[in-house]
Amino acid sequence: MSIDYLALDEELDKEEYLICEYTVKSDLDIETAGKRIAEEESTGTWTRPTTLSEDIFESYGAKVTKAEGNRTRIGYPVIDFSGDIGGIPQILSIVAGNLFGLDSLDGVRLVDVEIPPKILKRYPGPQKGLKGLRQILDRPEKPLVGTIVKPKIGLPPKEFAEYVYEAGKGGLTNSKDDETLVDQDFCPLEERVSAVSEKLDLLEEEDHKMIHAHNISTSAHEILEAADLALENGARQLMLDVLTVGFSGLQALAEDPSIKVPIHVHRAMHAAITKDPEHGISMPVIAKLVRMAGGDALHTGTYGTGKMHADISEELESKEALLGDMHGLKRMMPVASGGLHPGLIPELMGKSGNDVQIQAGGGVAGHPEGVGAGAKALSQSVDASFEGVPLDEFKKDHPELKKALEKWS
Ligand code: RUB
Repeated sequence: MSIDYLALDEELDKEEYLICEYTVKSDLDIETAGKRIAEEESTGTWTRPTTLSEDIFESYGAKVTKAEGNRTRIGYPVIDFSGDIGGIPQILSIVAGNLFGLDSLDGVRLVDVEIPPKILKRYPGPQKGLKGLRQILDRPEKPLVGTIVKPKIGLPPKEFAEYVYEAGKGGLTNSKDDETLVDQDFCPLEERVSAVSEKLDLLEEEDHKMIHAHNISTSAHEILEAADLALENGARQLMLDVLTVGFSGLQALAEDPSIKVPIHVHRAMHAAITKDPEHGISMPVIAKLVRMAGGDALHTGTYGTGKMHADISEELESKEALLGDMHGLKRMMPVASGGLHPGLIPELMGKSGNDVQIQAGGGVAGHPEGVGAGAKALSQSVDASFEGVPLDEFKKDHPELKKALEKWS
C-alpha cells in the first residue's frame, strides 16, 4: 500500500472504522479534498512527514472510501479512538476538528457519522429514554405535551411554580425552565425547585402526573453540585444546554450513579454550527452524540411549523437518530418546540408522529385567558390530532381551543 490516503471503492470493515460523510465546497476535486481531510485528521499534515512509515499509515491512517459530486466518505480506524480516556471530545477533535479551518476548503459539513459498536460500547447512553419518560408520566401512546415557563426570565419562584401548577391543571405532562434561566438572583435554583416540586406533589395528589425540567447548565466543575441541589429539593427532571455546556458535561451528569431522573437536553447555540448548509455539523450528528452522552429528550425542531429555522429533511434524520437502532442504546424522546401554538399541532404531528414531546411557551402563556386556558387549548389540540379530528370540529366543544385559534390562526 502506498501512502496516498485514498482507498476508493475499498469496502471498509464497518466494525473497524468510524465512518463520516462530509459535503465539501472547494476548487479542489472531491477526491483531493477528501484526501486533505483524511491526512489532516489522521497520520498526515500539509507535507509528508519523514517519520510517516507505510506501517503507521496502514494502521492509523484515515481512508477516503467515496468521493462523488460534493460528497466524500472517510473511514477512521477504530484504533485512532482507543485508550481509556478521550471520549466524545477526542472523537470530535478528529472527525470535526482542524478540517473546518483548512484554507483549501471553502466549506465542509459533517453530515453523518456511523459509530461502530467497538466505540459505542463505552457509552451507556440514555438511562430512561423515550420509554422511561412515557412510564414516568403514565402516557403510553400520546405525544407528551408541555410548556416552557414564560417570560424566559423574571418570574420569582412562587409565581413560577404557580405557572407550572396551572399548566398541569390544564393537562400538560411536562414543563421546563427556559435555556437562559439557571440560578439568577430573582429566581434561585434551590427556591425554584422546591416551589415547583411542592406544586408537582399537589398535582400528583390530584391525580395528575407531571414533570418539570430544571436547567442546571453551568461550568463543568459545578454541574453535579447543581444536580444534587436540585435533587435534594425534589427535582423530577434535569435539563442541560448541551452545546454551551459541552457533551462531556452531559455525559458526566448522565453517567453519575446518583442521577436517577431523566435529562432534558436543550440545543441553544446549535444553529451557529448547524444552519449553514455548506459548512459545520448537521443536527443529526449532534443528535447521535447526545444519545451516546446519555440525554433522554432532545430538541430537534418543529419541521418548519414554528419560529425557528428548519431543514425538514435534517429534522427527519435527527428524529431517526434518536428513534432508530443505535447498537442497543435506548431510544430518546424528540422534542418539538419554538413558536408553537395549538393551531400548528395537526401539521406538526403529521411529520413528527406520536413519539414526540410537544411544547409551547408563548403558545400557552399568550392565551387570552391565561396559562391554565392556554395549557388546556394545547392539550386539546394534541388530543384532536391524536384522534384524527380536525381542529375546526374539535373546537366546537372546547372553548379554550376555540379562543386560541381565534388569536393565532
Ligand atoms: C420556546 C423556545 C425554545 C425553543 C428553542 O419558546 O424559545 O427555547 O424551542 O428552539 P416558545 P429549538 O414556545 O415561546 O417559542 O427547540 O428549535 O432548539
